[in-house]
Amino acid sequence: MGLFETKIEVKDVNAFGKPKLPPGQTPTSKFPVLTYGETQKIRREDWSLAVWGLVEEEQRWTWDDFMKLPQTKIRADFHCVTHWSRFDDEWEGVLFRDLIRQIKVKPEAKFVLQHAYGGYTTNLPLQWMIEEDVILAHTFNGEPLPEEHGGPVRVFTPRRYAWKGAKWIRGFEFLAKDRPGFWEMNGYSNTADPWKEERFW
Ligand SMILES: Nc1nc2c(c(=O)[nH]1)N[C@H]1C(S)=C(S)[C@@H](COP(=O)(O)O)O[C@H]1N2
Ligand SMILES: [Mo]
Repeated sequence: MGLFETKIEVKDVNAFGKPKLPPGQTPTSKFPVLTYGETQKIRREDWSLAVWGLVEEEQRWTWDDFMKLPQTKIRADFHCVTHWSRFDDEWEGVLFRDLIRQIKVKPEAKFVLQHAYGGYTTNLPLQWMIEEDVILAHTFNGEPLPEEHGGPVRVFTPRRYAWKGAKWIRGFEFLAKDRPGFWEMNGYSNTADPWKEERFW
């Protein structure tokens, strides 16, 4: 893996046509843990996922229910606002766009606030959540997602900086108006596009 660090060249292009290495990022084969506060320790049997807000009906999935939803593997790069990127990991789980096929979102819903166990939140437009391969991942490179990286289930946003994905996800709130999440209230960009270096406001 050490040599891998030299393999990413600026001219390389990623799966959606953007430079593999976004501006201001440095490749790494490490996977640092960045958590504000404590690692949440949630057993699979205690975990559940809920949707509320602008939905026709609130709904909840247990681990077993969740594992019956369509499962997808994506290979993608991880970009942290603190200037490191890691490449070509395999993330397995449920795409957000497949999850919301299971529910009826009200037409006025335009934004989604992710809520994590422990209180972390982060926000994105509903359209981006659907279009940008946002995944609720439980498996990372073929192994259960480690607790410190958000297991049993985290959100991963391959087209945004990583703070846009809540580790230990517990629910999605559907909103008509945007509502800033934890880091968005504390100085981080609302839109978080790594190719535009949208880091802070
Ligand atoms: N629940 C929760 N999710 C979170 C965070 C957090 O503190 N709590 N930190 C975010 C930030 S700032 C980053 S960079 C990534 C880090 O993910 P990692 O620890 O797996 O590298 O998780 C994001 N999701
Ligand atoms: Mo971060």
